[in-house]
Amino acid sequence: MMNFLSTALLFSSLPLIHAQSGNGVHTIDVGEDGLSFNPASLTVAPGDKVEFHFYPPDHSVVQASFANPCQPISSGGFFSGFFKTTEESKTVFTLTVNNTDPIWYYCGVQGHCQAGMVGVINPPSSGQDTLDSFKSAAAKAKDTTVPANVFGGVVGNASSGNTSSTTTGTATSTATSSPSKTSATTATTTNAANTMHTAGDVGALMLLGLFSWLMM
Ligand SMILES: [Cu+2]
Repeated sequence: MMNFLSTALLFSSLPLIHAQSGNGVHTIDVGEDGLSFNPASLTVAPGDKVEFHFYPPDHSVVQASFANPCQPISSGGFFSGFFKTTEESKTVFTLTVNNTDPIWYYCGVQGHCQAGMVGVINPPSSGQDTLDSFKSAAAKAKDTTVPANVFGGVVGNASSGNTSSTTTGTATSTATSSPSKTSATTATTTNAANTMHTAGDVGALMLLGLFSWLMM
């Protein structure tokens, strides 16, 4: 009887554990709705990951400084490389954000930055450095350059159970502006992942229960 009770107790606590899985992974869609990033402004916690998902026909993402919108930042930064694709790219560019410093970025395809294809991660909460002023400066930039090589992030598969914006309080506000299509897909993926987890857990718990019964 005790075994049954403790097993039931363990099982009932599982949803709490699994609610934590996938924390800290955010998605930015690149070029899904024309020459834009969505969300173009995103606040994340240090240690969180940001996945750039690329849409046709050809885009990239490069870190800039606030002062020079369509040029690579002079030290550090990142460049995803160009994603030429006819459908949503199978691979994504994943950035790990280590602190809360603003990360200004743009698309390195000629003309895209000037057309407003820019964004920011962790925008300053006050002051003159806003996404709007970055975008205005980008519109006046003479040309667009990119680094010679991909660096500063990882090109690979998207994480499963991607819960882009449901995880932290700060990210929730940007989630509201995401297209409902994206949110629906995200929710489905998460649920599927959780279901799979739970199925595995049930098997593990049955073994655990059997083991403790044998020990008595
Ligand atoms: Cu672009």
